[in-house]
Amino acid sequence: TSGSSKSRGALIVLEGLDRSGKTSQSSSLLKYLERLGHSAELWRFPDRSSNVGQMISSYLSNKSQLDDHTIHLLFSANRWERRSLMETKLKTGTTLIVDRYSYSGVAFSSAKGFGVEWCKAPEIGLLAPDLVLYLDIQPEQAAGRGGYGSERYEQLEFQRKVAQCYQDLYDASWKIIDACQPMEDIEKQLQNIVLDCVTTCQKGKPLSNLWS
Ligand code: FDM
Repeated sequence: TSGSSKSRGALIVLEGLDRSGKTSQSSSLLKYLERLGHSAELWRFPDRSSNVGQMISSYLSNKSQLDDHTIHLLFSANRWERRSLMETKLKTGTTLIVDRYSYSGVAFSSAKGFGVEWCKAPEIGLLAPDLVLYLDIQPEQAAGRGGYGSERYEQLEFQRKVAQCYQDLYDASWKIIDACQPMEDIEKQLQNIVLDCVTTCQKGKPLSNLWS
């Protein structure tokens, strides 16, 4: 029941191409859950605050070069270094809204030509999300929104490959949201899906690990 100290939080992941609206929708979801009185936090990967995160950040802003395998494993390590805190938060009842997770890891690296199985391997044993929300937008439309910055992956040609790789990762459990609807419509859809998931987790759905 709500308010029970034993009920756990939900692990909710937002995925999508750059400029799909993940970041705005994540903050909007956080406010929504807080308004309802839920304990919730907004997380994002890469988490640039750690030492590993700073290496990733410097790579993304083209200030350093790294071998493609190496950066893939750093992204994964950046999730591993948060795994135990993530589990503690969830078990003590905090819902986590996470802007990008292992699916970004696999989609962006397999877009470079790595095999999906190789990309997934270092993610095995991380916590599995209770919900994956995919903000669906065509790469051309995302590019048309402007604001592709100067970061390494923010190029139409590469985003097209990433879109394809995301499609190869979808399964029936993902909620695919049309990211080109008016913002308020997207918000409403996400709120309903998320509330449902939070309730299911409160009722005792067990936590599980990737990659299943
Ligand atoms: N990215 C993100 C990856 O390549 N692998 C990962 O595991 C993650 C989490 O990093 F282009 C890419 C996706 C994006 C870039 O993401 C930084 P943000 O959301 O723009 O910070």
